[in-house]
Amino acid sequence: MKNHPVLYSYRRCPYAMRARMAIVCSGVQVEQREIVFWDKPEPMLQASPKGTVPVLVLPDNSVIDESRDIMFWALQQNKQVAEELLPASNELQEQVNAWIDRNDNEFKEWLDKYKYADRFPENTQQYYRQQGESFLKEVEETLGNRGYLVEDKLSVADMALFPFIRQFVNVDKSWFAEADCPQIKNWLSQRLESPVFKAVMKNRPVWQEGHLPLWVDEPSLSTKNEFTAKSLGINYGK
Ligand SMILES: N[C@@H](CCC(=O)N[C@@H](CS)C(=O)NCC(=O)O)C(=O)O
Repeated sequence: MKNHPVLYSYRRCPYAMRARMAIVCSGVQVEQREIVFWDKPEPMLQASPKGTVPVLVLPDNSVIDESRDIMFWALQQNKQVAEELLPASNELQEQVNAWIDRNDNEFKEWLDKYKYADRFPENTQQYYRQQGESFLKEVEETLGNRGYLVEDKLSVADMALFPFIRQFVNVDKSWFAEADCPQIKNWLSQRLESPVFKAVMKNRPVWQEGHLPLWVDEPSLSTKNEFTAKSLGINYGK
């Protein structure tokens, strides 16, 4: 049994990004194990046979394998961070959940079809983009009213959604450059420039049995070589 939590993660997965960001905000020391989809580690599959990331295994071996639940778990570990980022009332909690539900169940489908349009030839890529755009329109209006999704300050909802909107935008950056959504542009660039996002997007080696722990937050490491060296217990020029 480990005495720290372990997160199985994949760098470019937006669900895993939101989980990692919440963990960084919480300040809790969690080991991050980078995986690849074509060779998922046995301990991850034993903990969560559904085989999706992120998966968090707690020291008592209980498992949290939904990104939203990992975010809430992480933020609740730190009272001050919970007060800042978690909804303060049931009504706000419902709003947060509604945004995450619509993102994960509705927008994500159009994002995947837009991104991989050649796999869904029954409609054009432009059609899929337009479906996603109607969700973006609502995000744009909401941000126009209060700057953030749920309150007039950053909350777990913004953190949960922006990795998906980032992916949507990255499918065709020239389209986004012309798109009439100044609020989203501003909100997204703030999130992308935030230290917490930068902290969770560093390149790491794929985890292997026997590696020394690499934490989700490793402020003193930046390159993949540095992460590899730490995982192997080698001093790498620092
Ligand atoms: N509802 C899950 C969805 C997680 C999910 O679908 N993750 C994708 C990666 S972005 C995955 O692990 N897919 C497994 C695979 O492709 O084998 C959550 O919120 O954690």
